[in-house]
Amino acid sequence: MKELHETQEQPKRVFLVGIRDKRAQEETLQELAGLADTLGLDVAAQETVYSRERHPKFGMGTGKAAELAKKAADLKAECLIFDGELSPGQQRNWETLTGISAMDRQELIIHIFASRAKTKEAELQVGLAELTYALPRLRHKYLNLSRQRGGRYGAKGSGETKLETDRRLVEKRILSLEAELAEVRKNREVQRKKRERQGIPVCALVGYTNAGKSSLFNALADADSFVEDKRFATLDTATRQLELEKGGHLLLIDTVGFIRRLPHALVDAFRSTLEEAAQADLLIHVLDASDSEADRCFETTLSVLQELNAEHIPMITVLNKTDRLAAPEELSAIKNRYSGSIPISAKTGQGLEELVRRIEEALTGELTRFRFPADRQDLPSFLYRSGKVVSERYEDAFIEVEARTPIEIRERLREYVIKEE
Ligand SMILES: Nc1nc2c(ncn2[C@@H]2O[C@H](COP(=O)(O)OP(=O)(O)O)[C@@H](O)[C@H]2O)c(=O)[nH]1
Ligand SMILES: [Mg+2]
Repeated sequence: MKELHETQEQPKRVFLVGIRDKRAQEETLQELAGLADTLGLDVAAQETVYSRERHPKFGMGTGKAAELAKKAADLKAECLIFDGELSPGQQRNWETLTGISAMDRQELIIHIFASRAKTKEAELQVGLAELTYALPRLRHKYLNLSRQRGGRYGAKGSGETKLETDRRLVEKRILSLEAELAEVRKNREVQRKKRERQGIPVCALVGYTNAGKSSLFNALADADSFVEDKRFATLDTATRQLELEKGGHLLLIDTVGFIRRLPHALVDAFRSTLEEAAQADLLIHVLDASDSEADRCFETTLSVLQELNAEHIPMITVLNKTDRLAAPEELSAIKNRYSGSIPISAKTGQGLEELVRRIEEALTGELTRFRFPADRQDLPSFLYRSGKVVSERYEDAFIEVEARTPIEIRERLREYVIKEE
């Protein structure tokens, strides 16, 4: 499913369409545009259509649909993206009318999740969402978009028999993905342990889409105080390995983030994309300070983190986009609501130094003295990788190491701590 996003078959120029039943109700398609942007699509235009009646064929009157089809052609758009839900039939009608592909919000989100699925579990989970979505749409081009499956599933002109075969194939594939998923879940603990042994602290950016996570991710990776470790150039685009000033490394992870009105069918897939964040040593919760719904976003993010058993992870809250706050009272009001938060602007770079300092502080922590049994050579080496070793002393029966370590790591080695700063 990944190849879907990496081939030229990926639609580039897109035309966003919203269908509303009355004015004043979510006028803009800003969020949908943000989602399209997340996938690297080029939004050629957007239009909201108001329609009170039910129009089963296109979701709007045929005259209006023809008008939009012409506009899409003039714009040379390669794909129509609808803000709401399209029935399989409507999707097909739009594709027949325009000759380009049509997708709804749910399909767009599936593509985003698929492009970001990093763990095996996330890949399977998204694959499952993808097939479940495709099952009633086998005649639609959806699966044709994927080179690998194009020939196998939605081949054009397929008769009823072919469709039946296809359906059975997809159903079979869903069952096998489910079985594989159960197996992967059993091994999840093992994977986590493996990462812990590598010992590099992980810092994940969480928050709603459009809050500015990716902008902050890039700004932090470019910040003077952090040095990007080029040896790890092979990491994917949403992960950077950075060096801390005080020594040691840090893995910075960007996440897809929370999506407003997430289609119910995608909840599991969404959670799986957060799996990595749920195992981080530090969370940076990015809030859009200029968003009137910031408080609600904050609460929702917290409650999902809680469900993922991630509420114990230390968290730094940043109030982003402060450059958009015109009046100083606005800033002080939101700062008061989030005590300990850091106002920043990923755009202007304001507040980033303070944030970097706080991240370092949270990860490198205080100086701690550990005493390990002499036969546990692995533990000092672990400290070398994850923190900054200040001194070490080898005795017959034990090894004493003094190191600056992230809080998480110190907690993990709690039984060996003999002195904290
Ligand atoms: N004015 C302003 N805009 C920002 C700031 N940070 C991000 N943005 C804009 O907000 C939008 C969403 O940012 P993005 O980093 O993609 O958000 P993400 O979905 O959380 O990754 C983009 O158009 C950014 O240019 C900021 O500090 N100030
Ligand atoms: Mg992003």
